[in-house]
Amino acid sequence: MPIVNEGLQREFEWVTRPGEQKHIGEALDLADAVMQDIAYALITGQHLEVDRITQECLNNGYTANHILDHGLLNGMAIVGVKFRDNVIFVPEVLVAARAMKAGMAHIEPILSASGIEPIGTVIMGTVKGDLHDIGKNLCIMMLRGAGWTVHDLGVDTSPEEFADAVMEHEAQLIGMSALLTTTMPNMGRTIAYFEDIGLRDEVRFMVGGAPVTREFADEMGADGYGENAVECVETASDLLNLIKELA
Ligand code: B12
Repeated sequence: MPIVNEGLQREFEWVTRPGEQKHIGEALDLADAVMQDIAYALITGQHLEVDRITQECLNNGYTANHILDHGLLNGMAIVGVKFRDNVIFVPEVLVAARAMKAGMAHIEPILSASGIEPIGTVIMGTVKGDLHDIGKNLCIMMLRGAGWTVHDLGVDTSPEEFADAVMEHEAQLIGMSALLTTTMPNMGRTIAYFEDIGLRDEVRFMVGGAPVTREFADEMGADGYGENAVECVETASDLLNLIKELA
């Protein structure tokens, strides 16, 4: 449907690159009026509004996935463009991130509540020097929802912390996230650290984050790559199957 929220229409006008206009425009076409309200409230950092509308939508039968895809992530996409183009700065992004978290607080328990036996253990963390955690947290929600036990090391995670966690929790997988081109090499450094301490064969690595590509993942010697949270779950289960086949 066309954009009916006037505020969101004005926000969308900041998206001027043709590729992004098409991509975000197509995503917004799938957002009804109330999803547009969530996106607008998120962009403008109204966390109480995001909290209220998300709860209302869940009460009215919208699925958690629908609200995430068509409301929250549409808002975050426009925040990303405005930040990059210097229309907004770190404080505004932090306020939008707080609004994203207000929505995710309702969605997380639903995506995580599968009630099935854990299928495996993953250690997740954002690599050293990097403080971005929204995408990693989404991956964690989806993994938990798919039945994985996930230990979250948070942000700014050193290779030593990854190694300690693998030993403590006997995890089969590590998922590393990086959002900065300057911290991406810390993924490769973490894998190299595992080689140095003789732990590389004990665990499989999957990597992701907006600047990370499959080619970069291959180059650094990662075992798997995922472009989004759904692919993160698929990659985790592919890697677990591989581990079982080789056992
Ligand atoms: C929110 C945000 C912030 C917030 C972070 C809040 C938080 N708690 O995370 C704050 C304001 C703190 C911030 C700070 C900075 N940021 Co910032 N930030 C962003 C922004 C706008 C959105 C990121 C986001 O949350 N996206 C939404 C999530 C859902 O997407 P995602 O993270 O990509 O995750 C998905 C996939 O990548 C994948 N995935 C993610 N992790 C993993 C892991 C695995 C294993 C797998 C399989 C998949 C996977 O699945 C996720 C879900 O689908 C981006 C712009 C953008 N559009 O990416 C800039 C951006 C990443 N930031 C940028 C910069 C420059 C900075 C700062 C250096 C700014 C500054 N001058 O201080 C600092 C760095 C701080 C630090 N040391 O980390 C640049 C990076 C540029 C570059 N080339 O490196 C970006 C791209 C903005 C830009 N275009 O300039 N930022």
